[in-house]
Amino acid sequence: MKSILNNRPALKAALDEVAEVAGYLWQKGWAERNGGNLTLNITEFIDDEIKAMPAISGVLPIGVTLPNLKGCYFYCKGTGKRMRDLARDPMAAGSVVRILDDCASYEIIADLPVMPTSELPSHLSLQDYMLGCGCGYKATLHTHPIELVAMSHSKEYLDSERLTQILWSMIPETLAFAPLGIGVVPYALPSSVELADATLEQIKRYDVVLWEKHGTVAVGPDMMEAFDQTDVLNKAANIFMTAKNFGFTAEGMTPESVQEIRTVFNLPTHR
Ligand code: 2HA
Ligand code: ZN
Repeated sequence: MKSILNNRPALKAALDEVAEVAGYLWQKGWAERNGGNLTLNITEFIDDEIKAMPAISGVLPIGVTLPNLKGCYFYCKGTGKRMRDLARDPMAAGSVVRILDDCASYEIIADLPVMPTSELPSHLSLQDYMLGCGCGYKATLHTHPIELVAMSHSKEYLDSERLTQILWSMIPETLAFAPLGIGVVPYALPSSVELADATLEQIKRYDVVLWEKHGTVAVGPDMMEAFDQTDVLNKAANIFMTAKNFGFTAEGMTPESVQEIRTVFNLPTHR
């Protein structure tokens, strides 16, 4: 079949990695039915032939104006599509979109007119921020990690600083690989501008954002890193939960031990 991935090994490799992550999300039970969504900035792989490709959709509004995205290209999971299907065939469960010059609309160019994720305004707002800050990040990932979502059902853990300290203290690697911690966004309607705005504010400070009673959003230089950050934090939540299941509350590493890790490994405190 004719595909934008044909004879473009670098683009194919980037989407193979997205597909690999989608498989992990399904295996972990974090992606029931069409749950979760993702985008990847693929502008670096765009050649003249792709630039000349005609739209296969009408002009569609993003819902927000994002000045840094002018002329950028993104792979987006399709709305209503399953991660487990994306794992087998990313171009059947998602599509490539081109952001138009008004920075407020886009068109689909390949392979099929699959409509992008319902959380597109949120994902593209993050992409706009990541381009603007020059951090080189290309991937956004929203998923439903079970233990973190469970913790977000208790007021006790709905405080970013408190939740971060608990998770960091579960196992040394959590701080090492998620040194900015996890930010909490109070419940808001999925796909809403309110949720998108709150997520953007939190991702400026934290590695991963937890949407109350819903899921997480992570960003990264590539999709595997966005997945790893979510996985590391959810692993800590799983250890906390496992201790509860044993009938006790995990003691946690002491604040001094946590601080020692930050000092010895010279971990960043901001992006
Ligand atoms: O894509 O997870 O939040 C389905 C969702 C929306
Ligand atoms: Zn969701």
